Amino acid sequence: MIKKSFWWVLCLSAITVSAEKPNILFIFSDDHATQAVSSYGGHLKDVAPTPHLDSIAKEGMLFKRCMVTNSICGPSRATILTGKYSHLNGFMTNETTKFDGAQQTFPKLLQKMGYQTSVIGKWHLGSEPTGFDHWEVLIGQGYYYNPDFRTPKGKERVEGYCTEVVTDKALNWLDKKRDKNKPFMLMMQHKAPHREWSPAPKYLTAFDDVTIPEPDTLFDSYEGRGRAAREQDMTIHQTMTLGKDLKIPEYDRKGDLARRISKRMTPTQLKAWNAAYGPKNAKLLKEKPTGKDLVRWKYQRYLKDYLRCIKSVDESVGQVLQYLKDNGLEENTIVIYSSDQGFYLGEHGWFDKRFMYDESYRTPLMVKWPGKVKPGSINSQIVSNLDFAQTFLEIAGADQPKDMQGMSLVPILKGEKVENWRKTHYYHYYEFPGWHMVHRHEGVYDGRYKLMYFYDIDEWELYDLKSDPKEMKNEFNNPEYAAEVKRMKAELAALREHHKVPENQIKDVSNPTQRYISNPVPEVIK
Ligand code: SGN
Ligand code: CA
Repeated sequence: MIKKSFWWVLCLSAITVSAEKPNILFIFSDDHATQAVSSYGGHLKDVAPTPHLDSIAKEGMLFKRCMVTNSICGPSRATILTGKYSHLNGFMTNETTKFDGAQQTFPKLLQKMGYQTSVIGKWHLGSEPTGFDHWEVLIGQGYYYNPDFRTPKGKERVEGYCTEVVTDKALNWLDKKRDKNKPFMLMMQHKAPHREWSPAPKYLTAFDDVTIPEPDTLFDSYEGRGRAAREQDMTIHQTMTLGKDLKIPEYDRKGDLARRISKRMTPTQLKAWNAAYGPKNAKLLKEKPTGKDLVRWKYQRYLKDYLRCIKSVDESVGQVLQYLKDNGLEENTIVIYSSDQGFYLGEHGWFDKRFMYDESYRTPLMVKWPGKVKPGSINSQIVSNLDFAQTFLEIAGADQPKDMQGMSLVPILKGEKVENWRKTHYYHYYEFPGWHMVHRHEGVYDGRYKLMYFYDIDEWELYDLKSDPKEMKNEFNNPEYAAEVKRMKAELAALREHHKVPENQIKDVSNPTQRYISNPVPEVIK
């Protein structure tokens, strides 16, 4: 008898917990720029294939200024998990070998609140996930075709296209594997649309008949800016390869395309791939464009493949939203969509990220929370991936640890007027020398002005985003901006102190290793 009533108490409390606490579905992609989300309204809004993503914004809130702490994969993920800047969570560059999984993270704190936690997809933090009841993560960067996963049981290769495989695994966990008596927090983390932008077989010919609009700065000459913008290694013109990146086997000089794609594919996948790219490649090899025409061709191929990848991400979002609807979970599940950082889609002639310039510093953030977030709301306050952990904790009713450095977005989501919201945001990128050769820098942004300091080459930049939203003119030495420079420098110093940033260790980089410089000479079609 005692046993029976005890059982009932247990059941009832489980039901109460799940009824009270909302589920959290965090959908994350890799390198998805806001320019490629239609509801952000950029120059690609008519071609960005994002109806399901846009539905999150339509039914929830779109954040126009979600700024990352450090625009690179592993560091962004570490910030999200810990609610701390890179210098405090220890994961400062992608080259950092292992995230210290023993430290405090929001999934661990959610577990204490009775949540079931799960991460499926890209992880990229070196160490094994901690704080998750369930995890199936891609190994390293992961592969687009027939990806390998690491799970607590070991390694597993799954046939299929990565975005679809991750979605299936997420749906399977939601439907069959989780404990339905507990609220859940699921992180569904896609590899797409990361470089080399390989599309799903069914979308290989999407956008074939479309001309993608070019950004105004595709042929940027970097005049009016400093060494950092000139010395990077991430232009479409020079760095982007015709072989691996743009999928022309005749130019696959290092065998990357074969290694990453064709050798991993099943015969059926390879047949679809060759049928799609073969004729398009043949046309290019015959026409032999050069100079600006070749850059324009590269841009089109790059953007089409990128958008094809987005098509699958969007479809994945549609599938999980439908699952929530069909299973009575829609009302009590908060859906968040974001990416580890933004990306250059030809702006300044670039791909990749890392810089504090707008396209890679800003990341998409859309949140749907039925009954709490007013549908169709748009927020322009400065928020950050630094805020995600505390937001999730407040949603779960947990305390926000004092050592986390962000602010919970819950009041903003509920439409409350928030006094004392941050007016400025601190940024710091550390990976140099390294991939794409972006000099280390830190900076401060206040919604209008952006001050950046490339400390290992001792160069400052100031942009006035009101008069110069595309960041083409460094005003640092313009006497008319002397007051702004002074104010922003003081703010940078204040933020460094507030966030406990150690003194920069300025290293001599006058002769950086050449090991990372990928392709100093542009390829020509022969
Ligand atoms: C790979 C890419 C780089 C990219 C980094 C980091 N090269 O090394 O272009 O900047 O990942 O990306 S590739 O030839 O392997 O595609 S991140 O999203 O993981 O930070
Ligand atoms: Ca990334």
